[in-house]
Amino acid sequence: MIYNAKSETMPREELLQLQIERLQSTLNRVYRNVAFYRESFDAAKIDIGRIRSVDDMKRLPFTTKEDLRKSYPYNMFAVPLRDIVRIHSTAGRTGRPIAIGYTMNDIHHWSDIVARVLAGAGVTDHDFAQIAFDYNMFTGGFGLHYGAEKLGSSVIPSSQTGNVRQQIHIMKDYKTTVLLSTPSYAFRIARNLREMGIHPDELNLKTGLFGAEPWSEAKRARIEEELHLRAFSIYGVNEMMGPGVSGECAHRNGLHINEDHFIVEIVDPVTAEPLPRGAEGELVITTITREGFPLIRYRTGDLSSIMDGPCPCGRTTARMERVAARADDMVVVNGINIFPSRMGELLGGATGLELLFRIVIDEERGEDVLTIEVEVQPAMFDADIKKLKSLEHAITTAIEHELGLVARLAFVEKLAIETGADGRAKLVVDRR
Ligand code: DLL
Repeated sequence: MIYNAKSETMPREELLQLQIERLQSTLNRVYRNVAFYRESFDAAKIDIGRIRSVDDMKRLPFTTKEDLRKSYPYNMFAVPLRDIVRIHSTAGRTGRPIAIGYTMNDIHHWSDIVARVLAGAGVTDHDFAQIAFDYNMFTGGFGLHYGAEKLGSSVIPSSQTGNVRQQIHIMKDYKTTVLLSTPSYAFRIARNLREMGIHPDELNLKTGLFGAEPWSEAKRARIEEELHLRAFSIYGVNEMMGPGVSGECAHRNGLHINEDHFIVEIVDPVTAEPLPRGAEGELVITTITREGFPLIRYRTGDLSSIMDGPCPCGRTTARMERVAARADDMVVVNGINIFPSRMGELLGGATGLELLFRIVIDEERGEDVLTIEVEVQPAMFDADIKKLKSLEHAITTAIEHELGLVARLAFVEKLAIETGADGRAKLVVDRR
């Protein structure tokens, strides 16, 4: 179902016109009300009156996470604090957090775009939607909650709790039809179901909406198999309100972007030069309806590409390719860009196994040397040397074919993977 047909099926020319009008009023508002933007536009000698097309936007300076941290807590807010009705924040595992403010209009818009994304995945007012995202300063729980309520679903705010069995009891007792969570939490639910001896058919799940972290097609297939539901990706970023930026429709060929609220661009992650539509690069988003916390050309750090052209679902909005990697995870080896998440997919594809691995880069005589350390789990190989050899061959050949790089393989008994300051596993060790 298309929740907001007027916005989601608007003819392209009309949408572009609406975007530019909304952009102009946003630029006026931030120039008037946010010192950061006034100073950065003045420094770049930008006359906002002359930004008359989406193409002109390329002249505007970017906004980065660091800019938002420096403005903590309220310096980026574009309205008086009495007009703010909600504050969320990013966790701030590294450095200062970021505070995100919403006016009542922002909350209405946010609920509307989340309702669209849910409806796009087939959720209706007949559904029982269990929201297993945190309800706290993070935007996941509350954002999805308001959207699901607006759609008319029966919302079960179970939150992401450590007590997964309790989550499953709720799911069973209330006959939950839609699960919303991170993909990794969906795996935890699946594992606990197995341990509890509950067959997924004993549940009523039919749809899952997953997001807040990158996940692969292979993971999608496994979640669908283990939970007996159809899985959809929902994308969002706290600084961009939260969930609701984009989501998959029934065709699951890219995520429809709510372009009447966000203008998306793709830039080269290294040089920040704009890239043509269709090329892969870093996703840059400008908000065009937000009152509390408008952001101009915000660098998300996510790698994606934009797909134009009609979708059989009838929506006219552009779609973004699934985010498979983050720009800041990229390492360059002998001039070739490598992303740990892509490497994981490549290894999985080549071997059919879910391997624990680490990418190690050394320098020998001016050349970069790539080594993939793979943990050998005894159950996988029965210490059979022939099996290890064929595994090594499969991996190095796949890397050579896909990336054009010669890689060494090192089997290790136990991989001690460290956690970075941001709380994520450090899958790259760069010794150059
Ligand atoms: O994760 C907001 C959200 C909540 C999205 C619930 C979806 C559902 P942050 O904590 O700021 O906000 O994390 C945003 O997570 O830059 C991506 O790297 C990643 N991400 C979010 N959704 C997806 C997705 C929320 N569907 C960061 N696929 C983003 C891949 C995703 N990555």
